[in-house]
Amino acid sequence: MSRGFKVAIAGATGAVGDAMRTILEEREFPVEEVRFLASHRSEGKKLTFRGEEISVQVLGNDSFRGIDLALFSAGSAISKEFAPAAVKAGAVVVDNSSAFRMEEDVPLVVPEVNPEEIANHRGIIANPNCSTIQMVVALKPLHDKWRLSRIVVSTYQSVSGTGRRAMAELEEQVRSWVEGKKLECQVYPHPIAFNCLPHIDVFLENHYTKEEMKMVQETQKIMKLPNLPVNATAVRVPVMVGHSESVYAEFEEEVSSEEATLLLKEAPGVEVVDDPGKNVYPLAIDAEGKDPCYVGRIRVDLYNRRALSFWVVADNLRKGAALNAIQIAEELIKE
Ligand code: NAP
Ligand code: 3JN
Repeated sequence: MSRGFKVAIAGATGAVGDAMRTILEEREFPVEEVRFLASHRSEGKKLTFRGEEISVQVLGNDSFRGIDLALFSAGSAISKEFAPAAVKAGAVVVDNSSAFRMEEDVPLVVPEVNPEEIANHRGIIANPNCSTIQMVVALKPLHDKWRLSRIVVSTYQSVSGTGRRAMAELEEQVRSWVEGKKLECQVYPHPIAFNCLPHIDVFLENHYTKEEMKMVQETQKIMKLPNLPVNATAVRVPVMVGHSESVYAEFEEEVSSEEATLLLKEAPGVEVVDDPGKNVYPLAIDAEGKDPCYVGRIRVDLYNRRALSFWVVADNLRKGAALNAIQIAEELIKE
C-alpha cells in the first residue's frame, strides 16, 4: 500500500461500508493502512481492499489506536457509543449517522454546499441524511442566485437506504409474488414490492416522520437558513438503489427555467438530464453506481413566477452516504 493515512471503517460489512471501500479504491484515497470494523457476527470475515484480503475486526473502544480517519456507518447508537473513543485516540470521525448532525459544535457538511464548515470541527464531522444531500446540492446554485424562501419536497427512496436486509426483503417479495406466494414482511410493516410506503423512520408527535424532520432541520443547518420553511414527505418505493425527489422551491425573486438550467449545468456535483420531448429525465436505474446528483424536469410554477419544480436523483449509497463522507475526508487532508 502507498503511504498515506490510517483509515478505519466502522460498519464495513454494510451497504454503506461496502460503498466506502469501493470509493476509497476508486478515488485512490491515500490509505496507508485500513481497518474494517463490524459486529461480532462478522468477526474474521474477509473483505478485499486493493486486491488484499483483510479480516473484519469486532468494533470496540480500542479499535482506533493509531487511526487518523474513522468513517462510521453502523447506525447512530454505535456512533454515539464509539465515536468519542475514536476522537480520544486521535482520529477525525466522519459520521454517517444522525447521532451528532444537529449538535451545534459538529459541522454538517456537503462539500459542494458548505465546505468551509469542515475547518470548525472538534473531532467529529457529520454527513447529512441521503435525502438532504441530493436536495441541497441541487438547490445551492439556485439559492445563490435567487435566495430560497420555501421548499416542498416529496421523496421516492430506494430500499438500500434501509440497508442490506431491506434489499433482500424486496428481492424475496418479488420472487414470492412471481411464484404466487404470500409476501413476508420483516423489515417494513407492509409489502414493499409493488407498493409505496409513506413511512420512513419513526412517526413523531407532530405527525411527520423522523426522516422528514431530518430533511427539515438538516437543510436549515447546511443552508444556514434556520427559519427556512421546509415541508417534506418521505416515501419508500420498490427501487433497489437510487433516491428520487420531487422538489418545489420558492425564491425571493422571479426565476426562469432556462437560467436555472444554466446554473445547474455549471454547479459542482450536478448533471442536468432534461429533454422531456425525448423522454430524457433522471432515473434511479441510471444513477446507480454514479457520483452526480442528476436534475431534470426543471420548470417554473404556473401560478408563482418565483417558484421552480424539479426532479433530482442520486445514488443514495454513494453521494447520499459513502461518497459525501469521502469527499469530506478529501477536503480534510487538503488542510
Ligand atoms: P447495513 O447494511 O444494515 O449495515 C450495518 C453495518 O453496521 C454492518 O457493517 C454491521 O455489521 C454494522 N453493525 C451493526 N451493529 C453493530 C454493532 N453492534 N457493532 C459494530 N458494528 C455493527 O446498514 P447500512 O445501510 O450500511 O447503514 C448503516 C448506517 O449508516 C445506518 O444505520 C445509518 O446510520 C447510516 N446511513 C446513513 C445514510 C445517510 O443518509 N447518510 C444512508 C444510509 C445509512 P455486521 O455486518 O457485523 O452486522
Ligand atoms: O432510509 C433511507 O433511505 C436513509 C436512511 C438513513 C438512516 C437509516 C438508519 C439510521 C439513518 C440516517 O442516516 O439518518 C439512520 C440514522 O443514523 O439515524
